[in-house]
Amino acid sequence: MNKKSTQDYIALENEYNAHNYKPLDVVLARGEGVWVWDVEGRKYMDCLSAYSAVNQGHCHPRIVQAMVDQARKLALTSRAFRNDQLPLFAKELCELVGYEMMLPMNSGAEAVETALKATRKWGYEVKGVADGQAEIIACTGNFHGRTITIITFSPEEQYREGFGPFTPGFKLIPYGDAGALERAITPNTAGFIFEPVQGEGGVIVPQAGYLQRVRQLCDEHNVLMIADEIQSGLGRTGKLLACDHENVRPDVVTLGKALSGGMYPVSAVVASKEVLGVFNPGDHGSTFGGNPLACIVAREALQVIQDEKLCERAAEMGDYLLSRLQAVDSPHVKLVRGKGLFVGIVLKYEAGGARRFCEALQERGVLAKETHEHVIRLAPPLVITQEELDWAIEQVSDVLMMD
Ligand code: IF1
Repeated sequence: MNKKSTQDYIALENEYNAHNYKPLDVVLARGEGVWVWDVEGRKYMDCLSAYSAVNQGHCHPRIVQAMVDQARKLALTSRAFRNDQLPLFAKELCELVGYEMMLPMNSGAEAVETALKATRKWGYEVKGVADGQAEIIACTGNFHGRTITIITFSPEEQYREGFGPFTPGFKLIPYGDAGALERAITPNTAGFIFEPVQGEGGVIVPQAGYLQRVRQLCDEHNVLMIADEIQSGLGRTGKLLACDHENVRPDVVTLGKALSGGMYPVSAVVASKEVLGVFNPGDHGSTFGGNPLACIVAREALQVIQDEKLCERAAEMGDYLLSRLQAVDSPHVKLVRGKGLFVGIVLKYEAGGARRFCEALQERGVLAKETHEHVIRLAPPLVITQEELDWAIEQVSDVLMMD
């Protein structure tokens, strides 16, 4: 027997894998619901949920079953041929979120790219913007993915440095500032892309009324309102879409992550026929997008969200988590904010960064990840019980009391 240890795996990864991450030194081997186990057999509560991809919990038995059954039947046809799952996935997703059409891709970044392409083409063909002039507006603090076009409008210098030249046609304005949007719109503006709650930005919830004001401005100026709900969508904030909190219906919505319950990379863009109708055969696509395995996994993942009332659970457990954390009297905490089970503990500058708190949490069996250096992000799977949440709150409170 030469069973590998945590250190063996870390050494192998450091040797052979590009160093594009600096993960916590925990090597996970198994997951079930809100719990994961490392290669030494230690158990942790996952309070990151793979950035909200495992809203349904790790290895949800229904999603696993659907995936295994389909894997035995048919996994991939490419879109050169049709398959018997895509039509059902398309109908169920559109009906659930209330849009006319969808376009399936794999990663979140691909869904965002798809939304940007649709928006530009809509700008030329429907709005009548002069060829090559379409503009898209994005926000400071955004995170929409890692492709060269998407990092063009990343506010994070590190994400851009060394990767230019970039894609023209994008503008950045302050997040949460409807006045700035109004001033930035020109006759060439085709779309405005934003996150209804910013994840990477540090779990930033815009002021009440912001989304409604954005909706009005986009209507007035014939600009597509593009909500990136890849992280905020599918129950995380306590509603199916975070935009539902303000009863706002964007023109275009990107979905990913929890669309598969973390089982497989599945993303999609949903919109009207006017918008997605701009794509003609050959305009856009992907080898794996809409494959039968992805589609059945996504169908089951969506069904689980509905059957287990995960939006309602996230709202209820999220309110509880937020109020319990806000009651913690820690010298390190500046404020606690969030919506649903998407919570950020903002530390004071003097606290010395969130990383050391995440490492202390790891020792106590809670896995969380810092964002923006000073924010501890808590986003457990939405299937979490109150008892489990109480245990996590106890660990977090203790850690916030250390020197
Ligand atoms: C990484 C952040 C979270 C996203 C929104 C699109 C994408 C993401 C709103 C792209 C992806 C991830 C990717 C992950 C870290 C993570 C993240 F801190 F970087 F910002 F969640 F908060 N739109 N978010 O949040 O989706 O192509 O990755 O499937 O390691 O880069 P993807």
